[in-house]
Amino acid sequence: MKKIKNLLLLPVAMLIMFSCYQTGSDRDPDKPNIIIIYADDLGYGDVSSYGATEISTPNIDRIANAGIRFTNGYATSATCTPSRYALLVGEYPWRNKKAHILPGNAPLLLDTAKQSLASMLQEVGYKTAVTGKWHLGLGGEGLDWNGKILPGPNDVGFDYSYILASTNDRVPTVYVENDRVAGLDGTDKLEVSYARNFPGEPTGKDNPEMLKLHPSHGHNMSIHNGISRIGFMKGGKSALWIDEQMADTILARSQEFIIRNRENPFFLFYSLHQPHVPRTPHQRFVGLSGMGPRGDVILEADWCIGQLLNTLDSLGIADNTIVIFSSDNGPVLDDGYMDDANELTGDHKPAGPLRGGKYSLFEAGARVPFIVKWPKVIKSGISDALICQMDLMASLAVLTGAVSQGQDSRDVSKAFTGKSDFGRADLVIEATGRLAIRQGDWIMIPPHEGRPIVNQWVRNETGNSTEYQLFNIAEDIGQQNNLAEKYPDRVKSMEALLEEISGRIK
Ligand code: NG6
Ligand code: CA
Repeated sequence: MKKIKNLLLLPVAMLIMFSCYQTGSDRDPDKPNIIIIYADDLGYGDVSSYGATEISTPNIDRIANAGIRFTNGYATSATCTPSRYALLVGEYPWRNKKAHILPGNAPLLLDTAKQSLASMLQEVGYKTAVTGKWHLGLGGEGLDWNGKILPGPNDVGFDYSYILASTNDRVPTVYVENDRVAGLDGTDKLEVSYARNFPGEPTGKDNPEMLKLHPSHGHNMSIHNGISRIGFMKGGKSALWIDEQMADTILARSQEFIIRNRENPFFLFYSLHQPHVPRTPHQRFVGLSGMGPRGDVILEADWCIGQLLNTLDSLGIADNTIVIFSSDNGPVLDDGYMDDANELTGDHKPAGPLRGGKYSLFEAGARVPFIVKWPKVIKSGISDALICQMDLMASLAVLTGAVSQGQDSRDVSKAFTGKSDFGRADLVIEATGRLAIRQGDWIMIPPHEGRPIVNQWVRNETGNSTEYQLFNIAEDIGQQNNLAEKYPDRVKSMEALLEEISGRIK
């Protein structure tokens, strides 16, 4: 009797398998949801779970308390576009000559024929979305913003996208939903130029009386919402965002995506715009940090994260959702607007114990908060394993049954899940086109020409020196002790390793 029953069940099982195969959908309820929460310019020391005492980030700490907090987690780079490229493609950004900070009218940087983290997860049945900052280019050369914006995120693996066209300090100051500018009225054409202004349009340079937030350097071109930006634009009035509402707008789109997909595996790349300039907290957060706008927007971002976590809790899906929290590069205070970040930061140390910051080859450039939570599988803890955002692709492939084609992405899933203290053996670090290398506990920065400090506003150290620099960061986390003269053989072998990986020696 039992045998017959089993025989009868067999065709049913085959039918289910076949129908899954046919539709290409693999609605495995056991596949974990994946959310990457990606801050913009948030430093290693900006989060209370990483030791900040002057600011409190209870919601990021919620992730840390339930997950693994990595002390040696890196972006590939000390600026935005390259780090995002590496995260999404699983490839070192310096392999692509165009992977530098992009203007707002740059063509899509990602190759639509190449696998991305999002398309990799689509292949195993995930619904995918990106919300918030993109900064990876859109469309082709000479894009008309009034028509379909192709190719874009939806052509590299995202089923849904609701993004800032570029950055919050670059034109056009509009959201792009899937392949169109959201809310654009066809009778008021949106025009964008990075070469010249449109006749009669005010600029921050010529019309400072129109500004509520003044630039300190750069950012003196087209004005929108009392803030002048990088680049020129005209028209598209119905579509222009309100900076102070950006956090709520993007959060709402992110929550809607989660709710729509609560019953199937989903991947959300929730890409925050905070604390990048211009820092424009919603009124609810103004003055809360006592540190001015930079502190206030960190609290705003933390609140958004709390709301997103609450959404998972209320849907009952938090247990099998992997939440990864990190930042695209290290911190900066005055990055172009007079928001008193230098004056008001007080005793707070955005880089924590690390040296440098955004744009820097020193540790604070690319070493960032990096937390992974997955209640169903991961016990909470702290890990010193060396891991990089570029490794998400290969590691999430292992955890979801996908196949990663990211050429530099390493499977560090055992470190992610707390089963191993070992991540990768080495990592090339990039800052504004310059390279350095980490191997084990050692960092070697080859001689690089140029200024030791970015400029008079951005006071971060660049890492440039005429000398080789070698640091043992297990003993000297602040990189104060250059050991290059003491260990010339190590300098040589690390230079050889850098050349082997990158084909370059600096
Ligand atoms: C710089 C901008 C800076 C910021 C950065 C990109 C000036 C003077 N500085 O060129 O404000 O926009 O680019 O930041 O324009 S990132 O986090 O997106 O890489
Ligand atoms: Ca950034």
